[in-house]
Amino acid sequence: MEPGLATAEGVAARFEALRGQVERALEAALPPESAWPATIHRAVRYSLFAGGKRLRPLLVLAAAEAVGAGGADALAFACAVEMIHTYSLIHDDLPAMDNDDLRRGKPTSHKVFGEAMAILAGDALLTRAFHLLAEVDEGAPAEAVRRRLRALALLGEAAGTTGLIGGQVMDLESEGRAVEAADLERLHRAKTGALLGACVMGPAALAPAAADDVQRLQRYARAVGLAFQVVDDVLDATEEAAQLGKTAGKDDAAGKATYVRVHGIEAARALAARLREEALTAVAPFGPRGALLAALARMMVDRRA
Ligand code: GRG
Repeated sequence: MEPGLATAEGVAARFEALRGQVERALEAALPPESAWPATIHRAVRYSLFAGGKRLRPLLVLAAAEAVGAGGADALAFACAVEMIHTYSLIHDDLPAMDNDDLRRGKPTSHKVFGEAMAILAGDALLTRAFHLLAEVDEGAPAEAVRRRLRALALLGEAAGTTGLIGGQVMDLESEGRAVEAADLERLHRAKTGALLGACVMGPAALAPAAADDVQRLQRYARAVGLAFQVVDDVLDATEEAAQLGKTAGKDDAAGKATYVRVHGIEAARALAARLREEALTAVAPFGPRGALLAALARMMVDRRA
């Protein structure tokens, strides 16, 4: 194992370093606040740099390390995913959707910039994500361009109507209704799991990874994708807003379909722990190259925010 990853402090320092890379790349990927038209660039930056955990970019970089995907491609993919994630949060908070006042510990985009500008900030982030991935170096080998396109298509599918958007539709339609366990799993896998899955499978497309490694990553992605949302449901029911940086107890108040509502808190916690073990088993064969993925699976399940 890389010596730095043998201890919890070493892993934390490595994630800090990777987070720094992501921050700098995101900074460079967006026009400055002063660029015309300034309002939209202020709104985009307000949400993107509001203090998110950067879990998705870290997953991308961890998966890239496991399969040996190239640094610049993986970093661009990591930025694109974080932009799409932030767009989804801005739109999710709108009055027409979850109508939330607090996100990442700050007033939501529409509270600060108004609804129209918040919609546009989300649109701008979604657009910039695919724009960024389409920016390949002049003279890049055809094979490298093909791999990038494969990763881009995978991300488009995850963000689309059978992934993130589909899950959000199901979520809105399930409000105040009794939801079967199987439908709840489908909802969570689409709304949250699809984008997390793309974080793991994008680097596999960029590398490209061997068939065995693809299977390992798929198994890992399925496990952490569901585990993350199950834990989110538990935290919404058990933690305070100050801890979460967003309104707490909202799911229950809105009559949302959650694992806590359908299965109860203890069963939800037990499921998350089983999924964490499943994820760890899946990436064990990577050995030291999978150390960051393993650490992220633990962080995603054991987190408090
Ligand atoms: C509007 C198309 C559209 C989709 C919205 C992502 C989503 C779908 C809704 C967000 C509601 C929500 C709380 C989902 C739970 C999972 C989730 C995405 C939590 C937030 O992710 P974190 O904890 O947030 O990684 P940070 O702020 O740390 O990036």
